Amino acid sequence: VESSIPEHMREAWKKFSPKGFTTKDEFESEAVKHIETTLARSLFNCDELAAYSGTALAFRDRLIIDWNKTQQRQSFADQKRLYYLSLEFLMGRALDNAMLNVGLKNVAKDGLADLGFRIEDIIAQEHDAALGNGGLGRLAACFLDSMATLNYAAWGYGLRYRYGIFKQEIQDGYQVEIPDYWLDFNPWEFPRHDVSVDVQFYGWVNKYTNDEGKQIVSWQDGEIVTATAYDVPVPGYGTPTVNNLRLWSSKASSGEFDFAKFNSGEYESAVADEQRAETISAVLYPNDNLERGKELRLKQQYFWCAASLHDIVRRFKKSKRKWSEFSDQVAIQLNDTHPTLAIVELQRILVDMEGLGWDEAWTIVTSTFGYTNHTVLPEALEKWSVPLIQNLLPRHLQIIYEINLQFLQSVEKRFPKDRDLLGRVSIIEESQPKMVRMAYLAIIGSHKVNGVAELHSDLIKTTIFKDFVKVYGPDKFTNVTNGITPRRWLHQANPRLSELIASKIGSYEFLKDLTLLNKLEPFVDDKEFKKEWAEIKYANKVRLAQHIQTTKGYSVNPKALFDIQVKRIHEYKRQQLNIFGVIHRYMAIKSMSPEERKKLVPRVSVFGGKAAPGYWMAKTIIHLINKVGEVVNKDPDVGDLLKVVFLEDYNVSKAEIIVPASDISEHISTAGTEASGTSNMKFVLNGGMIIGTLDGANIEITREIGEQNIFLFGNLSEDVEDLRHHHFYGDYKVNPELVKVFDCIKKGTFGDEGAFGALISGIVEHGDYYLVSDDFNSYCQTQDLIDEAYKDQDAWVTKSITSVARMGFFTSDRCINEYADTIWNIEPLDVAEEKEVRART
Ligand code: Z15
Repeated sequence: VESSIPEHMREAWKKFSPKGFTTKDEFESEAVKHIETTLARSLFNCDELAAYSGTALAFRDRLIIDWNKTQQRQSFADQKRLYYLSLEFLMGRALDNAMLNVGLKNVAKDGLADLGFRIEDIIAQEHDAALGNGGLGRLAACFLDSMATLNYAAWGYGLRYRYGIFKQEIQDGYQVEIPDYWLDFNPWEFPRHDVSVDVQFYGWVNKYTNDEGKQIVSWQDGEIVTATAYDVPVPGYGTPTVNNLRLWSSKASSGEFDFAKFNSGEYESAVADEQRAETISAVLYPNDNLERGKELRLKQQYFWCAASLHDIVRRFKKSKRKWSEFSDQVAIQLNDTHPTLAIVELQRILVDMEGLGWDEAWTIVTSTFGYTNHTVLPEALEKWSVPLIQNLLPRHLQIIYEINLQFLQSVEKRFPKDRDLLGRVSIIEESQPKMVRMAYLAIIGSHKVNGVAELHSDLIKTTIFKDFVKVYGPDKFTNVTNGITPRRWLHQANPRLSELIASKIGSYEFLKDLTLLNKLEPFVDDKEFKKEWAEIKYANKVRLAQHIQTTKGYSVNPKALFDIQVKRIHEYKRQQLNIFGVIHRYMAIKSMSPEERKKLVPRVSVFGGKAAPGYWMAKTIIHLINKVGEVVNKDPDVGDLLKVVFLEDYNVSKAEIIVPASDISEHISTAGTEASGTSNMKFVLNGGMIIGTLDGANIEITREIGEQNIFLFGNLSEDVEDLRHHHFYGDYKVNPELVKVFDCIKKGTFGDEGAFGALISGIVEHGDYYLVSDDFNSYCQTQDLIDEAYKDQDAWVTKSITSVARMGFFTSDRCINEYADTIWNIEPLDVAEEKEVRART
């Protein structure tokens, strides 16, 4: 391509193409230029927001240079690429991350100081990119970070929601949802109006034989919506690689938008058509681990899958390769079942549009896709009703039926005597109405299926997918334990700890090879080091205490034990167990003599997390936490011994303040319900201890850091089924200590007792599905052990350092390398040359 451009033109481009700043003065010059020209502001009206904007634009320019080069390099290298399809990318803020990744945060800090600003205040101006609910969306963001850092040619594909996850306020103890309109000023996205795909809905299928006797299938008379690409640069740490996250935005197609209507004065209905199209990418569904079967959600899924697949196929076709080479060039990973229609869409493209035979196409499809399962909770497993799909995507329904037919025929051949098996593995559930089981379709259309932690990957093989293990054998199913990026969750969130670690092990290399943390172990008895370690934790607690002071208006003692549970509010995550434990502690304090109270370890119980707007029980839990806080926090008998804090609007940027400040964090799901959990990793990496059940990645964390460094409690996953059975059919009694807690609530200690009735009756009368009562004793006893352990600060710090030293396994870099080796079959691009060029200039 390059040689087709005349020499003199190339020279001119080279001469003037921007190089990007490296010094403080250059940074200031770029930032001021943007403030005065791009933003049309001046020294006299440059507030912090303008300073943020100028800084962001200066760094954005730098990223774009590397981004363009990366994309050219990847096209030129012509290697296989990975496409990560996710309906959620919970990115958080970009500026701090960009500054650290290009190694110029200190330059910016000094430059901003010259201009009269503190860098922390400037960073805090940025609105979180909150295009996700919780763990699944944040995992996707960590994966993008690792893929760029490791120089993989990898793209993310998602939706550009106009509204991200709602903002949460607490009013009178209740959650109130505020819309999160975040696109007012977003310097991190680039509209690509030249990159668009027309996506079809509804219509009908016409099958006929053409003049050459060939079967033609055409899907016609549908409604067309246009997908426009918005690209977001994803920089790697300490590497010239900047990958691409492509988000699709919906608008009425220009062919569709009805000018005839407009001209004849039917403005309202013309505008209504336009709005209907824009609604598709308007809002993120705020459910975590729950599917509700709404048509608009299905529209979102197809819109995004179709746009992404056509984009990928278009790129492949430019290479002029044979179709049989498709899966040598393309790997697609499905983040949960949300993008399962991509399987059907690729089959449709190959068969209906490109004219391949069914079998040839299906071989390509199945060697292209991989599917990651993130949950075993039945209410989260996607099913779409057949009539709904029939209406919205008539051709896709036919293809799904054909996939199912062929699959069932192959099963029947191999297991001719097992009629029941066919019904159990069928993609179609024979209910009223019939339902399409998306997980089954995802399994059948993929070459690998993985769970996200060892226990979880075992569970899917023995429970929800066990029939498929029988059909395909065990090798189709594998485990890739989740990980987190140490760049954001250690270096960015906890710069002092990162610096201390670097000073001990000699460099910041551990940020790229987290196993190097094990070099800390020899220092566990180093007095000076331990002192600094403890000081950093304390400083982080002081910072959180300040945050609590400014947002809640009261003070907490940073010397107290900080006990933190922040995550989506869900019954299976058992925030109710935590708050019942807090009430139990409160009652104990009330019944003590002043002398006894003196021996107690003061504690601050911090909660945070959003409830899905329609999840009534989760909202009740939030309400109870807030009401308990109101009573406990002003009780003079209690004072500093116990404070209960509900932090509003938990999100990625708040997590960066909260996570480094914990002494103990809670990961207390009913065993077998939390697929992995990833905040558990974040907390331990920041020197916090864990109280947890033997669930998800807690099990592997325990194996790595050692049983003496974690506080485990509760029943095991293998016993859950029997316990539940016993609740219904045995002589089941609620734990007596828990009954006292319930009596305390029922007395009205925390206000209107009726408000919490359902929470109590769920346990006392309706079978205690999440085994709160069964685990209550063990939980409280373990909390007492924690108090004891915390009194020995020296031993506590030893545990803390030892744990961090053994956390190397939980980096998302390891995780991405495993996906690359065992599922995607891709290798990193060589950027050595690029690095050298850069070092020379
Ligand atoms: C979600 O956040 C997770 C699973 C889901 O199926 C959905 Cl819809 C949302 C979470 C898991 O609950 C959590 O255990 C896991 O760590 C995370 O995905 C990433 O794998």
